[in-house]
Amino acid sequence: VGMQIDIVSVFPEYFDVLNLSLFGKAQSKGLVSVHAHNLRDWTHDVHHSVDDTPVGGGAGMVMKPEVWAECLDDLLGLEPREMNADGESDSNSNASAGVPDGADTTVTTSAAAGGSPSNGTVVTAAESDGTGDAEHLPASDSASADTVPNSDSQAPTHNLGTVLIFPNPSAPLFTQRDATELSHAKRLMFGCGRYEGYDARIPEYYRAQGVDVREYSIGDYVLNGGEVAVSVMLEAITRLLPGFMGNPESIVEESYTGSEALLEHRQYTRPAVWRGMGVPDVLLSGDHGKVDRFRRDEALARTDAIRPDLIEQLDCTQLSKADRKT
Ligand code: 6GU
Repeated sequence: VGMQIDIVSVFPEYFDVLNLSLFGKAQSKGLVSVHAHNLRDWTHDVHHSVDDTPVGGGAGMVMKPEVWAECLDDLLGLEPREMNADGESDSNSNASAGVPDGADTTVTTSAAAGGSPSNGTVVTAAESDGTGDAEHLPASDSASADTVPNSDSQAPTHNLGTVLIFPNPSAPLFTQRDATELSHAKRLMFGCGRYEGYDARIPEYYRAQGVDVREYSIGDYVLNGGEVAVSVMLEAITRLLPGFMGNPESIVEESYTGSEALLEHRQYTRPAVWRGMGVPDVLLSGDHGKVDRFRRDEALARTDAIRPDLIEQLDCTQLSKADRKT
């Protein structure tokens, strides 16, 4: 049961790198299936325009809602709706159509970026040729959540259906907790906007249709578009999929994982002395209890020095007596 990932961008070629390395291997193993779509394929004008000047004035351009909606309706298998004055969808809401879990639709696209306007054709599961493996199963049939190697105790571990994600520098920060939660989704859809942004009604509309819509920033700095941010989120999420990493234990122990988000202790390998520099004696002692204590003390001290904000967030009831001394 693989995770289906759709990315919409005006630079879909940017995601060609996903066919390389670890991610390419995960695709060929069937753990994930990624399609990058060109937003301009859903335009109808000769200039294939996707943005317009901001209402109210100001610099830059804002991405138009109509083009995004044609694209997202297509990929999600939704019918266009008029919203009423209360910001609610008029009768026959899409929300009741089983859309959020994506179980009743499957999308056939060419994996080639910037392909023909036939990209994004929606067919029902009944019409599909059966090569889309998991799409026929209801989300509840997937047992993957229980076997994810690093179930974050703070994050919900239940399976999610389809999640629509918009990178946005003015949104809440994307964290390991979000990555863990989203690794349980059946389908992820990313909409890459340009940095000046997209019309605010786009996420609002899909939320009103019953879609699980998220907006995230990846840090306090400015990028030109959402592509890099999507790559970052995608890597953080997909490496948590069971079978993606060769050694699942290496996931469990690293920074930001588990109920505590501490920076990791420093690492050393052989030789024990290099250019006159030794490694801490305790690491050579063979006393695992002492090694664990040393590493934990270092993790706490380094986090306190470098990321005091993470220490603030610590659940003090989880700290041991020995921790409190450090
Ligand atoms: Cl998600 N998008 C852009 N354009 N810039 C960012 C970002 C996202 N997160 C931090 N900077």
